[in-house]
Amino acid sequence: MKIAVLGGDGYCGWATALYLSQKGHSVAIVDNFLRRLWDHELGALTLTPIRPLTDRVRVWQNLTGKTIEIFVGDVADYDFLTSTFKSFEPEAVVHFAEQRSAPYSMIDRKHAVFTQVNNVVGTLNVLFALREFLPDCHLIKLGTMGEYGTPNIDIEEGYIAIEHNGRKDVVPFPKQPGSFYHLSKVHDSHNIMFACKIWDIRATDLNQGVVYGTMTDEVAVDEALINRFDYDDVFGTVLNRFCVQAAIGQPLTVYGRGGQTRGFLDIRDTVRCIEIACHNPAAKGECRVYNQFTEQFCVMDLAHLVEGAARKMGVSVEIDHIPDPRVEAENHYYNAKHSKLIDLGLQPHHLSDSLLDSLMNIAMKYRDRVDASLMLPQVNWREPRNDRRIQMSMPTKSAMSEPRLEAKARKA
Ligand code: NAD
Ligand code: USQ
Repeated sequence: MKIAVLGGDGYCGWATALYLSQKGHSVAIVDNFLRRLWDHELGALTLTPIRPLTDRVRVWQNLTGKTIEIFVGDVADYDFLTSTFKSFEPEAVVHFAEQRSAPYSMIDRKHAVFTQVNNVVGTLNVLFALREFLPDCHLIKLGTMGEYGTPNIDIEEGYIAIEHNGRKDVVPFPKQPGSFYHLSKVHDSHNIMFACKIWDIRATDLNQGVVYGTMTDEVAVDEALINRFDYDDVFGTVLNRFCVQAAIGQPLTVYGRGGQTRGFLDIRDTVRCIEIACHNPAAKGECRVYNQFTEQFCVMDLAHLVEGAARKMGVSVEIDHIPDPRVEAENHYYNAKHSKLIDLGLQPHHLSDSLLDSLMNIAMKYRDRVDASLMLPQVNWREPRNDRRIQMSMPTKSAMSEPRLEAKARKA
């Protein structure tokens, strides 16, 4: 298949692009390198020394003889996106290209607005471009389990059958997200569902849990292909942070009581889920929702697992409880369904088998690169303000490029 991976320079996107390329698909990466810019803004670096995209792709090509096309530009820029789609003509578009950090979206007003404009406008552009130029193309969009929040009932896969005042219907599962980032995904989901209904677009919305791990078979081929491993307070996810904290002898930063439960999956399962979605496209007009995670853990479970893995490497670990900078339930019911991808052939990896190889070993190997000042959370849900005080000009203007061009044309 011809598959465009939007956000292919990022963590999930890079692993996915290589995996699909290795499987013989014709792959194009679309990215504007915003993620690398955010590292500059935050004064953070991935633990692993990732190479520039052109270098990585050249190494991949030299090692495997497989080419990956690169399109550099902003998905929120409609002219760029449509010219990319017209040139590459994908049969499937895998859309990872969004701002994905909850804390980043909660820094202040500017970061909240940027996150929602970048994510919602980007996805709207993808929907309009598919309608206009690629009506049969299958959109595989990354959503998040955090769209549902932590309700006191079982979480279904996208839709719930309800009976109300004696009448029955199947409706989208209620959404109670916990950050402006997670809210942007809810807005995306609604826009995708609506576009499928009115334009017969085919879409799969993958509500993914927290992804962990660095190594996939393809990334492991050469050090030059290594993937991102974020551990800072803004982009670092909880397991990555705990492993890095253990590796440098700092206490694990459990927020509050640590009863927050989330769905998790290995990056090797992420890439397989995308392949499964590509091979089993949604029907025209169908908006499918799959919950994409394999195991659920609470934060304290993770802290104890990391403690145990570190002990096996001769490293002792201290666990700290610090005030939760987020507004979230610290102890709650959580039971989310996740059988649809398994029914289609997903064979999950388990955290207990990969914690050492794909996380602790990487944390130990690169621990000299760690900046210990990035461990304590600086973003607080209750008090939005930019403590780092770096002012970035956000490239959201491109979302407006069409009206401006039209105005220019009228003037001329
Ligand atoms: P990432 O930040 O590592 O990668 C995202 C990539 O998209 C980056 O390379 C960035 O430069 C690019 N990008 C962002 N906005 C863009 C734009 N407007 N135009 C072009 N490129 C743009 O993120 P990730 O961890 O790989 O996550 C990928 C997707 O999966 C996101 O949509 C995220 O919400 C979702 N997701 C991630 C996780 C996780 O644990 N990492 C879990 C659930 C869902
Ligand atoms: N947490 C700690 N200590 C830390 C960091 C986090 O206790 O040092 C806690 C958080 O308070 C939260 C949980 O761990 O309760 C998960 O936080 P996280 O930063 O690992 O993940 P989250 O903010 O939920 O976001 C990540 C990805 C996002 C994706 C989401 C999937 O960054 O792109 O959408 O996971 S989900 O959680 O299912 O919504």
